[in-house]
Amino acid sequence: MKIRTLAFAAAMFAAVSLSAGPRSEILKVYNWSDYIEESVLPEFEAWYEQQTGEKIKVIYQTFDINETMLSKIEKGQEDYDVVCPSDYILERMLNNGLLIPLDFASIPDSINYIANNKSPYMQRIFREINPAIDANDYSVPYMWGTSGILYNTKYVTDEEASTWDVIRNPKFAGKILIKDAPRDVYCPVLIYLKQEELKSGKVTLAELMHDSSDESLAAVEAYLKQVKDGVLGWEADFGKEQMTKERGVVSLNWSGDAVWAIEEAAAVGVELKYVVPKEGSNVWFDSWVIPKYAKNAKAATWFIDFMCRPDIAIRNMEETGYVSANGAIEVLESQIDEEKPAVDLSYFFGEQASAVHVDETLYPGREIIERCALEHDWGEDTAKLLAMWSRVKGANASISTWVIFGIAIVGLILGFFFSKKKKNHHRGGRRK
Ligand code: N2P
Repeated sequence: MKIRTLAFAAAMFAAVSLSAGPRSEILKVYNWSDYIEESVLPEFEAWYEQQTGEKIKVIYQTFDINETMLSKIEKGQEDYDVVCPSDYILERMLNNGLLIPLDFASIPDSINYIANNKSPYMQRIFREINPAIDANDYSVPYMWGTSGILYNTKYVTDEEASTWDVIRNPKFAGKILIKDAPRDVYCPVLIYLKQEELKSGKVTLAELMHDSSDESLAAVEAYLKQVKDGVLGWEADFGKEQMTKERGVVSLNWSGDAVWAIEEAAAVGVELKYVVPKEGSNVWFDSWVIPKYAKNAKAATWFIDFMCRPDIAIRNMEETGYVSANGAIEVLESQIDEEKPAVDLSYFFGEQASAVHVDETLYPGREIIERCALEHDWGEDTAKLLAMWSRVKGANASISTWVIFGIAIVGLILGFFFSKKKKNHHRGGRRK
């Protein structure tokens, strides 16, 4: 999000907070940036009043990474009514008792879009998050996708982009963008480093997603330190634009940002493509939840329902590039493009979707999904990951910085040495 947009959002937030009515007429939504068609917010306000006879004003705020949102809820205990964590953060929130169950039954059947549009795939995945607590009772999936490589076909071949190691390829140094999302970078790099163990069956993808061992953290850290010198930027949302402007040519990114960038780039004659590298990747989803500090669970539940209305889901998809987790067939139909090859999406929409012509960057086919796994909460070990991340990004200056630093130090030493020599010479002269 641009600074001006942020400043505007902050000013709007302050103005709306001051002028808003009682808390029961306010709904505080905290979502990822660039993750909604904002015109649906006033539409929700009107729909809510029409359905319930009650007024509501949405206060909408955004975050760039999960960890920022989580810390506001965990440490700040902020009273957001609806937030949108990713899988492993949802798991953490569930484990730590930070969520309240959703009262779906309070929505009349005829407009219960949550109940009517569930994808069996999403429901199964949600059940697996924590076998002791069914995440389906606490959350409703919003968008989902994969992590992969977005690349510019003018500079990068399909072959080069087919492996995660493209982010370390010296050919693209200075033109590589990496998501500033520690877990979404750690997992692909670990999958790359452990590809032989994966192939031989010594370890499974699912097991790797739980691997927070010191040994694996150290291996990923060493790898990322090699990547770092070629990195143009660690980004949460500006990478897609850098790719359309050809400032970057390789980007470790999410599929939704990739869809957005591919379309924008095509409009200016730049060809970008997206691939889930052959070694495997993570599949992720973000879902709506109501934190336990929420003050308006009722409006939050209606808001989540509204987001599941197929026409609203489609508009959010079209605006953001991300794919809705909505299982309604009309959502899939809105994305059909006969020019695309047929993709097997039966795992998501049932047998009727075993060969649909859609963009595979949006909806990954079965063979892609089979080489992807879900990230999991690491509990206390998360701190080790964040420490490693800041060592990679922050504490260790790039080689060029060290070279400049080294030259400056040598210059200082030489300067000091020569000035001393000169003084001695003068002194000697005077002494003579
Ligand atoms: C969009 C954020 C997408 C979140 N800016 C991917 N988990």
